[in-house]
Amino acid sequence: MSNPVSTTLEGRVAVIEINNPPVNAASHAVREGLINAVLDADANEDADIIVVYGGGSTFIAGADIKEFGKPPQAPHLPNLIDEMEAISTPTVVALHGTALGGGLEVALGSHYRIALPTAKFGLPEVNLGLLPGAGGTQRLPRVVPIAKAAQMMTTGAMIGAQEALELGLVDEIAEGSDVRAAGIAYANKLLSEGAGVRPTSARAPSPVAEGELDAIRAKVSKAARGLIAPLKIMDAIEAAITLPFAEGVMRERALFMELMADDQRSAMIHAFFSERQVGKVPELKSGTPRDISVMGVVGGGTMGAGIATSALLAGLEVTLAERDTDAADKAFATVVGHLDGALKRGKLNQKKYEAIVGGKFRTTTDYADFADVDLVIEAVFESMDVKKDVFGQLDKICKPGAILASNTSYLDIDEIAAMTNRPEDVIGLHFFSPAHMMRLLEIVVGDKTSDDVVASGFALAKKMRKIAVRSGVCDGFIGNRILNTYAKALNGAVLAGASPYDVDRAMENFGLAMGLFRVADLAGLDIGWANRKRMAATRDPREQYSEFHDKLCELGRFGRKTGRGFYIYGADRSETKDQEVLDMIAAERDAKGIAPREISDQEIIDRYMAAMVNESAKVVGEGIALRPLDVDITLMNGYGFPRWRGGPLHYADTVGIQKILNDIKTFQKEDDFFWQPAPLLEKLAAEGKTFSDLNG
Ligand code: 3H9
Repeated sequence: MSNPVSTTLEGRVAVIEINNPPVNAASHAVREGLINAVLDADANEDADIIVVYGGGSTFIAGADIKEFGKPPQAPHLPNLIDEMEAISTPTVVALHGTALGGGLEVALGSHYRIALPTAKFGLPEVNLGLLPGAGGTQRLPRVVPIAKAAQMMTTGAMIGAQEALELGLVDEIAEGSDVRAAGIAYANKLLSEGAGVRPTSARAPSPVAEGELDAIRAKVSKAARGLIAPLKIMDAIEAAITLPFAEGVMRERALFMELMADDQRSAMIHAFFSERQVGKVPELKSGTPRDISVMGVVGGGTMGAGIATSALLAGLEVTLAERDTDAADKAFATVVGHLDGALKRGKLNQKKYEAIVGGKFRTTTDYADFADVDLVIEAVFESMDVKKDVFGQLDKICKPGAILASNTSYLDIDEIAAMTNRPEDVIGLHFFSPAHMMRLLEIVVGDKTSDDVVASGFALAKKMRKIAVRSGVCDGFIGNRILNTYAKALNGAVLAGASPYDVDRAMENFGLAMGLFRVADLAGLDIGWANRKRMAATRDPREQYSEFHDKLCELGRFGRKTGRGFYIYGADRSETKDQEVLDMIAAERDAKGIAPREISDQEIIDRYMAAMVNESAKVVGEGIALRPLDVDITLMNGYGFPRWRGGPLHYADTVGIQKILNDIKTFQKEDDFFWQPAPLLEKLAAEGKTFSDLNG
C-alpha cells in the first residue's frame, strides 16, 4: 500500500500531509507514515518547525474503527502521540473538518493548534463504548476545565472552533479556507517569535473544586443508563487529576482495554457501521432521485405537524391541508411552536425562521393547492377507507411525476397505491412521533413503487437528517410488526403472573428508557385499541388475547393524556401504580383460569427478547427487512432498544442463537400457537451461523 503520509519543505517548515480518504482515519499505514514523517522532520536540519494537516475535507476523524477487534499493529496511536510530543522540533497541527477521537488526541499531543473557523472537535469514543485511549483522558483535562473535559468525553458532543479558542483547546483561528496555508503562516509566526516545544503532558491538570468530581460523576452515572464507558471515563479523569501523567496514561490504557473487551464496544461499533450500511439499498443503484423542494402534507395533527416541521427545517417549502380553517390555524400554530423550539435550540436561525413563517409554510383547506408539489404525504386518520379517498383525490390533482406518500404505520401500501393511476409513484414514509425529533424513517416500498421514487425517499430522509430503513409491505412493517409481537409476549407475561410494573422495571433495568406500559401510556392507549379493533375480524381464535388494555380504554383511561392508564398521573407530573389495574388483571386471570406464578425479571427479559428476535427473524426471512442490521437500526432508533446492546439481532448473536431458540421452545410448551420458531432462526442454529453472517 502506498504511504498515505507525505512531507514537503516550505522554507524552514516541514509540512506533513495525511491522505487517507474519506475521513483520514488513523489506520496502521497512517500511524506508520506519520511517525516516520515526524521523526524524519525532527532530524532534518533544514526544518525548524513541523506542520501536520489532513488532506481532503478533514483532519483525522479518529482511530480506524475497522481495525478494532483485530490484533493491534505497532506503531500504536498512544506511543505515536507520546513520541510526537517528545521531539525537540515544535509541531503545529492545522485543523479543519472534524478532529475527532484519536485525531483530537494527535492534536493534543502536538505543541500548537490552529484551526479553520468551520472546524469541529470532539472525543466521541463514548459512542463506540470506549474512552479516548491515546492520552486524551489525560491531556484534555490539562487544557480545558475539568467539567468541560468530562462533558466532552462522556457525551461525545462536538464543539466548534470559537468555543475551542475560548477554552484554549486551539491557539488561533485562521481566516480563509486553505488549511495548509494557514498552518504554514502560523508556523512561520511561531518561528519569528522563537516559540519552543510545549508538551501538554507537562502542564498541570485544570483545578477542581472540592466535591466537584463527585458531583460530575453522579450526573454522569444518572445519564449513563447501563452504559459503562462514561463511568470509566470519569475514573480516567480522576487519574488525570490525582496521578502523575505517566501513571495516568497507564490507568487510561487499562480502562481502555477493559472497554475494548466488553460486549458494549462491539454492539456500539455494530450500530455505527449499521447506521451507514442501512442506507445502501439496491434501488439507489438503479434509481435517480427526483427533485423534492415543495411538499404537501395532508393532516395537521401530531404527525402531520411534526412532518411539516421536519420538512421546513430541511429547507423545503410546505403546504399543509386541514379540513377547515380552525384546524388549519391550529396546525399552523403547532408547527410555529415547534419552530420556536428549534430556534431556541439553535437548530434554525432567525432569517430562516422568518422566511418560513413569512411564506415558505402555508396552510390550506383545498387539495387543489397541491397541484404543483413535488411530494405529498398524508398523515390522516389510520383507516384504509379514509386513506383510499385521500389518495384518489391526490392522484387527480397532483402534477405528473409528483410522489404520493402515506405515513401509515400499519396499512397495506399496495392497496392504497391501487387507488391511483400511478402506483409506481406511491410509497410509504413512516415517520415516528414526534416526527421533527425522532431520527427513524421507515421507507415502505410497494410492489409497484419505482426505483426513482425509492431513491427520492432516501434522498429526502438525508435532507431531513433521518436514518432511513427500507421495509417491504406487511402489517406494521418492520418496527410495529415486531413491537406487536413482543407486546403480546409481555402481555402474556402479565397474564402469567407479572404486573405491568414488573415488566417496566425489568425492561428499564435492561437499558430501555421506558418499559412497554409506560410507553403505551405516553403514546395513548386508544391508538393500540383502534388497531386491535381493526384486526379483530382476522384474529386467530387460537391466540391468547389479553383484554386488560381494552378494559382500560373502555373506562376512558387512555394513558397520560387522560391522567390515567396503567399508571395514575398527577398534575405535578407524579406517576403512581394503581391497584385497580392489578385487580382488573387478576380478574382476567381468574376468568381465564390462570393461576398466577412468580415471574422473575430475567424471565420477563427472556420472553421479551425471544419474541422480538423470533419475529425479527421472520421479518428478515420474508425479505421485509433487507438484512438483520435493518432490524437492529429500526429497534434502536424507533423503539428505545439500547444502542449499547446493538439491536435485537446483534444481541441474539451475543447471547447465542441456540439460547434464544431454547427459550422459544420452553415458552412454546405454554402457548404453542404464539411461540412458533422462525424458520430462519432454526436454519442459523442448525448451520452454526449468526445474524451478522447475513449482514454482508
Ligand atoms: C478512537 O479514536 C479511539 C482512540 O481514542 C484510541 C485508539 C487507541 N474509522 O459518517 P460518514 C467511514 S475511536 C473507519 O458517512 P460523514 C464510515 O464508515 C474513533 N472508518 O461521513 C463511512 O464509510 P462508508 C473516534 C470510518 O461525513 C465513511 O467513513 N472517532 C471512521 O457523515 C464516511 O463516514 C469517531 O468515532 C473511522 N474512525 O461524517 C468518529 N469514521 O462510506 C466516527 C468514518 O464505507 N466518525 N468512517 O460507509 C464520524 O463521526 C463521522 O464518520 C464523521 C464524518 C463525522 C467523521
